[in-house]
Amino acid sequence: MTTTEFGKEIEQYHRDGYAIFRNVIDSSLIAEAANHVDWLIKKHPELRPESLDVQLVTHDPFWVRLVSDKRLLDVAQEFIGPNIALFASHYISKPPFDGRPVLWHQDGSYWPLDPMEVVTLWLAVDDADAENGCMRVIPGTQHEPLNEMKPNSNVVSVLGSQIDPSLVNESAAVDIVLKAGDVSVHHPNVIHGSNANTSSRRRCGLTIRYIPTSTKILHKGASPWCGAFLLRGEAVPEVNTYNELPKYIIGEHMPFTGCEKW
Ligand SMILES: O=C(O)CCC(=O)C(=O)O
Repeated sequence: MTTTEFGKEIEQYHRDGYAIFRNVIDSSLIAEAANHVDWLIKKHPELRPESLDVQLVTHDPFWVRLVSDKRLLDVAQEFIGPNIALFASHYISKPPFDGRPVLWHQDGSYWPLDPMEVVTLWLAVDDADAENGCMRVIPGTQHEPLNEMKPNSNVVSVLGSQIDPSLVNESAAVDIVLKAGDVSVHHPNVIHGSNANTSSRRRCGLTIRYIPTSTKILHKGASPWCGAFLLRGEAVPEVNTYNELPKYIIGEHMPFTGCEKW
């Protein structure tokens, strides 16, 4: 691991299970990410904007360019070391007035990873606060074991499932208030979620799940976890297979700065 300019943030992550990194991505790349979300929503009218999900990444050069950004990988490296792969990525874009909540959960309970060494970076594409349904975390719960997530069809939500509510001390929750371009980082065991967006502002964040290349993605049957890319350093032989970087095709993909080199 690198020796760190991020000492305070790393300390917070180990204490609370999350940390906040300010001003990681500049406004012009954030504007491209915001256009990307609009472009994806137009291209996939069948999907809810909160569900621009893993399977779309594989053939999308801008998406891969964004998650490969050196500034994001430098943050990820602080947590998982220098050999980094993308496991999954997902825009959760909550539209104004009817953006769906994300019920309390632990990410690791959903993931076929061995070992569960993984870190999530949540890149704010829009400003996010309590009004428009920012992420909420219960500090310290990264020390809890992973629990089974149970379906909940009583509430319309992004995941459709949640942790047993008796394990959630909601009064201890903190709002992760971010400006566009900030990044929050969270642990796979930490209990977190977010409220519905009833405000007049969109709330979009990009979740990016990075693994060290020593973590194996266990595929079972027709796996939706097909979006792995080697992004930095070396692969460990026979652990995972990685996708080729997608080539930019005019008319098929969203144009972006530097797309001609893809
Ligand atoms: O974007 C949200 O509201 C929730 C994000 C989340 O649950 C995650 O990144 O694991």
